[in-house]
Amino acid sequence: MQTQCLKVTGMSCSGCAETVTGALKAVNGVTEVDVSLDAGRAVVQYDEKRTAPGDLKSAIEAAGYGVSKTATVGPRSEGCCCGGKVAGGSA
Ligand SMILES: [Cu+2]
Repeated sequence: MQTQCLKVTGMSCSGCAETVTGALKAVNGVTEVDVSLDAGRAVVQYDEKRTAPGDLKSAIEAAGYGVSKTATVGPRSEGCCCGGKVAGGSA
């Protein structure tokens, strides 16, 4: 299981956050989605054997939003990720 944080652009209300959440949950292999409208952030837990990080980005873009940054979250880091310490670099 892998956790990925994505910086989502274009969300302006809770409806947007719901749309992004739904789009991410529809991706095969995604088990948990936590979208923060205020932070413009989506934290996604997924099965790396079934899902590529790029799939998450594509799903958000297909829903009409943008992704400005992605980061893999280390297993021990809590809460935020974007701008915080990043394990594995960004793509
Ligand atoms: Cu909206």
